[in-house]
Amino acid sequence: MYSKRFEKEAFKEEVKNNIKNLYRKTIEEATGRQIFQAVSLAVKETIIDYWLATQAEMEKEDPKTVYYMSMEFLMGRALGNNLINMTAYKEVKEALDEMGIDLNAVEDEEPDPALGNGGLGRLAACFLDSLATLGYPAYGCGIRYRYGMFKQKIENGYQVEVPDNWLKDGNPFEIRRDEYAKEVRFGGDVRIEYDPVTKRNNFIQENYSSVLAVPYDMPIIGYGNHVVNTLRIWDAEAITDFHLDAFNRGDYRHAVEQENLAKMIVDVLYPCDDHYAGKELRLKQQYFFISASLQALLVRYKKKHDDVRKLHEKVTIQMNDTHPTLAVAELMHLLIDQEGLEWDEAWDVTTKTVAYTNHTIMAEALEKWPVDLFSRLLPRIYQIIQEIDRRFIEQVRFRYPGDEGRVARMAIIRDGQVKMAHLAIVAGYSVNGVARLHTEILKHEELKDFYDMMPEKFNNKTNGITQRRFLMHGNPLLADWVTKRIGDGWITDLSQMSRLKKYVDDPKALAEFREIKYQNKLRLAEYIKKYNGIEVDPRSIFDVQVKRLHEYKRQFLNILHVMYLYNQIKDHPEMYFYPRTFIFGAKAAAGYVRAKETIKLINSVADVINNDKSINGKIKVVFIEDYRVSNAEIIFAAADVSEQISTASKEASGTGNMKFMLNGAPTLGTMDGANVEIVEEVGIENAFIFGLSSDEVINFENNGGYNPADIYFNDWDIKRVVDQLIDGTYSNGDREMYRDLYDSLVNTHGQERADRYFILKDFRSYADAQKRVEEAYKDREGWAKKALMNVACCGKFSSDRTIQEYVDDIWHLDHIKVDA
Ligand code: F58
Repeated sequence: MYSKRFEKEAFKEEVKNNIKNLYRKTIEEATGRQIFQAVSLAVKETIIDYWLATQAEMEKEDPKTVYYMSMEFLMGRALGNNLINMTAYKEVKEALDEMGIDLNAVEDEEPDPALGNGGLGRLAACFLDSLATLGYPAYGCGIRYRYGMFKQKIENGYQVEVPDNWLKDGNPFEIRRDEYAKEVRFGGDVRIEYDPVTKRNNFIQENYSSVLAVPYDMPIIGYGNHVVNTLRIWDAEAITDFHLDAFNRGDYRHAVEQENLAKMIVDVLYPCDDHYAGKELRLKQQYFFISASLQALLVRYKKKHDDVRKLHEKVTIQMNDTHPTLAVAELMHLLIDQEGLEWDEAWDVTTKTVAYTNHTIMAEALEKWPVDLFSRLLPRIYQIIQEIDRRFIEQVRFRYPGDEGRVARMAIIRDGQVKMAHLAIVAGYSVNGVARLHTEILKHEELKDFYDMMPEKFNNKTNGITQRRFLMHGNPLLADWVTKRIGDGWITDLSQMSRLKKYVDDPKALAEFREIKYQNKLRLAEYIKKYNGIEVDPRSIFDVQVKRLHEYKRQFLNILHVMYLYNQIKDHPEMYFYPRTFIFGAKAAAGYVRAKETIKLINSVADVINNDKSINGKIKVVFIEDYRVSNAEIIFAAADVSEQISTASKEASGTGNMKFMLNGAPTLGTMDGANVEIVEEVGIENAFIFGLSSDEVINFENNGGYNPADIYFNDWDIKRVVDQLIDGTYSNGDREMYRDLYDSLVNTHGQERADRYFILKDFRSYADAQKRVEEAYKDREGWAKKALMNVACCGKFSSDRTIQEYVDDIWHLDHIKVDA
């Protein structure tokens, strides 16, 4: 038990009281939402004590702390996870049972805070969980978007985006911290004023607009150790409410502008994960949360220390992709203009404090801001970046005399653009990729010039996931079984899973393990029946691809293969075929036309195949609406096959792949991202690998691509499915509906090569791998062994391991210990 105050009777009393005081109701009268609020507040009571204790410990010990800066934290629901980490889940479940309340139903009342797009945002959430669990002091710093990731509805097969008003009923776990509010300034001009006393130029921003950044803190609970860290997300309010000076001076227009700025700035999470949105508002969001976070960080540091030149001894700042890279220039600004440091001193501190993680090599995702927009919005910050660039270019010229090509490639400001990745690398003391292959590609391809010049900065940190959410909470049956077999050490040390290896030859253990997967498939089948109205056979192979929809992730390859199987079954009804359920879940960026066409295609194929009685249900296709953290947990637990089929070299790491592995689903995938390391851990015989290697892909790309026509005209099965995109088979006779998808495979459009993602090139090898899956699945015990081996070998992929590596190699944090 985490706390004495969590005793059952006291807890029950508290829940009752909360319902009475908040809603003037009895339990019987309260709605589900109200019960959720009341239970959460009762849980929060206990959390607060440990939160205070952790803060007190940090006050006393003054440990080195990491500030994890991220535009996204895809936290998922908090209640269940908090109970798990407080080791109080079972007790609370019992207590609520006695009150006639079902904890699962209460959990389902919680809106799923979706302050992130996909992998990058979820990684940040897993990292916070691991930091607290390992007892490292950490702040997550981000934005409290009023609307998170849109909710996805499927209407007539098309994706429709619906606003996610997640804060509608209030968030019971957060605490507003007015006392830490900060002003953030935009626009205006910079006046330079010579100060004869200090003999320095002062840079004074004038005629700016500003907003008030108000932090909300959310507790991040370590597993079983009483450590509670903080996720601090910033809301924006009009500064006019605060100062009233604009109104007082009668500057009504300016006041209204500031009001609007505040409303807009935290309004919505940009839902693109295909390209950076070169939108002014996005840059405003970035500066907003970075400036507020750094101001707060400095105040906190200065409470205990008077020399900001030593900031890096107590603080490290990790930039989650380039989105927080303004931290480099903002820190310089604060150190120089506010703290009075000289340029060289400020640069020394900054470059010992900030570190950068890269999550992609996709050129269209690299942030580049137009100089005019940037300098207008952030005039002082722009000056500072110009000076960083000027000094950096001097160094490049010194190091590589006469190599102006290199200067042009490496400059931070070039061709009217500010290149954020270059700024992050130049200033960061560490640059890391997120899987071994990805880091190698960064070093030897994308960031080669930088690696040549500063190899010591580059390092790899293969991603990981938290087993607390994705096994303990998401798959309690398997979690309990693992604990029964090997004890509960795996909860905080996933490498202990290797002790399960001894059960791969134990028929009783295998039978139990199989039964658990079956129960989880039943749970998912019920979910699908409830939300999709489709009956699926829990004995069929559950073949699952869930992740953001992107061309490089190749959901298109998957559905083309389903179309190919369907043709085979229709042609040869007598042929042996193991029943399969192909499950998809994916949101597409609202403006990403081809991704949305792919969703429509999947749903159209589902319609045709699911309603074709002649195939006796041998194939079912399901598109799960609104894929998000909460249903992901159910989906991973039930999967037989994990589809990780990106074009090799394109997926930086992937983390879904690890969640499937943890839940006993072998990988069907390319040698891309962390798949490479998964195969290394589990053995190639326990995975299904196909397709071009990353070297082959890169080679084709550097030599003008390949010619898909060679495949299209020579492989008649392939030609047939490709042609079915435009012969009306899946579009009620409409030949135009999927013309663009068809064209993307076989026709070159302007700059864009045909089949840019090597779908036809990899098709045969994918189909062969799928055939191997079917063969392997027929041997039920053999399959269970493979699946169990995946669980047994997943130890490396805990975010606890990843975080320990960040601490050892990059952050060098101190531990904290909180006594009960
Ligand atoms: C993902 N990136 C990578 N970006 O694609 C994935 O391979 C990796 O496992 C994961 O990061 C964690 O390292 C990703 O999710 C985004 O969502 C960005 C949002 C903002 C615009 C650009 C993409």
